[in-house]
Amino acid sequence: MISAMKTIDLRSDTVTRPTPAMRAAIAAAEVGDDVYGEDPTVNRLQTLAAGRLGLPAAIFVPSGTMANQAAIRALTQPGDVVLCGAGNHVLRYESGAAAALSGVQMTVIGDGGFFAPEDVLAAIPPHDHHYAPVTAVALENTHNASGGRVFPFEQIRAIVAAAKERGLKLHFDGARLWNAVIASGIAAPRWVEGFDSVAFCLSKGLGAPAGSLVCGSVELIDRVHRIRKMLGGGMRQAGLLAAAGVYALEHHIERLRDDHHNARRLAEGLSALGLEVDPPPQSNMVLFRSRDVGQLWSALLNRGVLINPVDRRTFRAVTHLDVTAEDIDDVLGRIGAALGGQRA
Ligand code: TLP
Repeated sequence: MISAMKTIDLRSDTVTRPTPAMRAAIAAAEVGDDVYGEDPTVNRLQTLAAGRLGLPAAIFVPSGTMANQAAIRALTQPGDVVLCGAGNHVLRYESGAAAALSGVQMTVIGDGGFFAPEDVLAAIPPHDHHYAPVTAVALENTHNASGGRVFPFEQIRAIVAAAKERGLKLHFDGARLWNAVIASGIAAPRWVEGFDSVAFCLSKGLGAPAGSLVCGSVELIDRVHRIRKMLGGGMRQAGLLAAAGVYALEHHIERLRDDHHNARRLAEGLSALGLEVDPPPQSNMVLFRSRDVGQLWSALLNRGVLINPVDRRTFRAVTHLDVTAEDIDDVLGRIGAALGGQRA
């Protein structure tokens, strides 16, 4: 009975598989050696990505982690302090890379992943060589650890102004930038205006099998290009992957709306089952609590539902390209059955 059941995977939007149309685009891709700069599809993707953000240049890298870390490395010197929000991927989930690869310290400011210009200014030490200099600010939008929340737009504008005034560099981890664009109705170039580097992922909600972009000025992207080489991220006939990225940018942005709709549908259903959903979803993630995460996790696994816990009380469910509205109803039925006797 269980084996006939479709597995529904809500662990992350990274689990999507390329659609038939994306596979056709991959198969048809013109390729060359990108280390020589000769892959026409990579070049096309980079031009397209930069254009979509209204920035002069972009570079294709294998992962979001490399995108963030190459950007941090390009913006800082060892011993610098980079300010970031609580739970930011660049600090919490990148295996200590900022310390190991860039030699920087990261200081968390603000609350719940977001912060205000005052938090940035308050974290800047006096000019005294006892203190490590704060030289950069990194923010994440949408913010993963807080359940895909959208960083308030006006707050970002004020942070950019304050940081610029103090000569700080700015990095935007936009792994899910397009979710923020769809959720807010604010165009990407407006979100990223004034940032020195912007990273976004093709392999999350956009549904490509791999790849991220770093976007910024020509000088910044040239520095990132060298760092990408150092990190072993120079790929050869990468046009196969870039073709998926071009396809994703051209066809999979508007449909993120469906994922956001499905997240809201899931949240409503979970609440109706007596589970605490917090915060209300703003994009494609739902955080919900359970008294016994371990027990519910294995009961769900037995019913073909994959959802990851993020701490001892909280699950994170992520909607994506491979999950339909019917799947959400199906998941809710299975969660209801899994809860059975045990209450939320
Ligand atoms: N996030 C993954 C996990 O690593 C947690 C996920 O399932 O959400 N920035 C942000 C905001 C991210 O959420 C992620 C991946 C990355 C960067 C890194 O991207 P990859 O996995 O391509 O290195």
